Amino acid sequence: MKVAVVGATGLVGTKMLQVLAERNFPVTELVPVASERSVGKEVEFKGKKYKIVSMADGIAAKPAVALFSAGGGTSTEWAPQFAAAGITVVDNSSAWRMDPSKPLIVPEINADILTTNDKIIANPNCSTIQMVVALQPLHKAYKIKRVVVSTYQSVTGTGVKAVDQLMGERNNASEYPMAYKYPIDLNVIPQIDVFTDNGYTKEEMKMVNETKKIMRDDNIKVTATTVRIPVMGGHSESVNVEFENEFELAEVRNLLESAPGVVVVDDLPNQQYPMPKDAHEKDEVFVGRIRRDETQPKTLNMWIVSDNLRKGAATNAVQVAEYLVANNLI
Ligand code: A2P
Ligand code: 11C
Repeated sequence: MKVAVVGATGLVGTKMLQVLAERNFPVTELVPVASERSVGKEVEFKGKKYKIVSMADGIAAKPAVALFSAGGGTSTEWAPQFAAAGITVVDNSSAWRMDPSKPLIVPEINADILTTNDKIIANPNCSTIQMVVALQPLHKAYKIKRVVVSTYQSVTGTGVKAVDQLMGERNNASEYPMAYKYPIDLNVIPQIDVFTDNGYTKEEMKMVNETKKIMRDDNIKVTATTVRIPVMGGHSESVNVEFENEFELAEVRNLLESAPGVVVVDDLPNQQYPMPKDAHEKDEVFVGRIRRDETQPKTLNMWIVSDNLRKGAATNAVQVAEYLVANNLI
């Protein structure tokens, strides 16, 4: 199958190439696409070099599927043009996520809604993906009423400029880019993306709105505080969940242990819990610190960690493409 990766030089695009190769996605020919700045440069895929082409040439190459991670503006302009040419787009930007006519997919949860008519499929935000993968089996069992989440997000979510800022600060480099308004090393920034009129950030509102759409339940209340920390390797989340129904902790643990894409790491005597440095380069969502909220009935606390560039972006997009292939939808 001919596969295009749009944004093939970016942090997520590079990870998409890596994940496509690792998971042995049936790529017969790769079409790497990036901005005009990169056209003619080469990327390597499975030991072979491929020349980067322009958006227009990416369409002309007629891939069956195009994985997009080149920013919202690029997706808004180009995804419909790829789709019009019969190419199925899996888009990692926020451009189409809340469009009611476009599916927003986490394969473990709602890939069953996909049809051959879906030519633009949205990949959710990284912090949303890892949370819903862990919430879904519990929602099925106990029905979620309300979620209170605080995030601790890796600088890789911002892109290469933020990684350069963190390492530049840490190494006392004479020059480095400022991806954030403030220093990030030895600091914590309680702002991810821009503020909206209600005092929340866009990142926080993504967690509120995308969760309802993916889990197909507008009654789930979510309130979020999203925070950038000087970490690479993954996003972490402290999640407080109130259920409609009573639960047993042992059953919660069993449900999570048998949920697709979830690994429970929760061994207190041995001080085992999920951490971003362990989640790095893994495809799973790691859950630990599972305990009752003792201040309120039917309420649970847990800690969720995942590699934001993998399950939070590239792996989820490749899993969507795998589902399309396995179900003859492309
Ligand atoms: P390029 O490297 O040519 O600028 P990141 O989010 O890590 O910065 O990556 C963004 C990706 O999106 C890069 O591959 C970048 O390509 C690509 N990109 C940015 N703007 C455009 C555009 N207007 N058309 C196509 N690709 C773009
Ligand atoms: C971050 N979650 O960590 C963001 C990055 O809507 O796909 C991904 C933004 C998005 O900064």
